[in-house]
Amino acid sequence: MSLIRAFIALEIPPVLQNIIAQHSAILQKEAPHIVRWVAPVNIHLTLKFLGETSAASLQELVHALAAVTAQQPPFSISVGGFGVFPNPKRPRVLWIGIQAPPELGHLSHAIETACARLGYPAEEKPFNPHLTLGRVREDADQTRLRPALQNYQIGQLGAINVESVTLFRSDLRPQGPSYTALAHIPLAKLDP
Ligand code: 2AM
Repeated sequence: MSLIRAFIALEIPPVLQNIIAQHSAILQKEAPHIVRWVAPVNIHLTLKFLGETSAASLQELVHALAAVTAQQPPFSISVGGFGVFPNPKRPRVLWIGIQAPPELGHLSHAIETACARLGYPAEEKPFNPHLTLGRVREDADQTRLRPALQNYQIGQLGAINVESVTLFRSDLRPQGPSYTALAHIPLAKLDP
């Protein structure tokens, strides 16, 4: 049986992708080979990483997700701020921040619960929403990276109007992952 590497995420509007691409390009000049940069078109807000799963399980999951998202009216998230995980002394992940209303936490929790019911392993870490800009290479010379990052600031960039969640397929390739939307699962319709 062939397996599909999959995850659930919120998509970023193209206008924000373009703005993020500009920041990514500036940072890349400072630390080109130290970081594996996420292609701006691939930047998303991950809600749940599913790993390798069968097509049949994914179909079941889409039904379960539809039941969850039907309970959640659309909401808006602000995007802005720049930071690193786990800490500035030893950055591993470079990210752009988000400022979200409680609805995002509720949606994440409901998706996590639905996934757990279908047997997907629970997330060990608390939900910490962010947009990953790049991942520092294991063998990176951190002394070159730290000064480039410590003074870099990103202000408010815009908003994501969340009207659906997306189930993505991820294909790992030598030149970087390729993400394909398998399903767009709409949030509840607002009353006209
Ligand atoms: P992140 O960028 O928010 O860290 C698709 O691979 C997405 O799933 C990644 O962008 C990553 O989100 C998230 N993810 C979470 N756990 C993962 C794992 N163990 N392996 C790969 N991706 C993971």
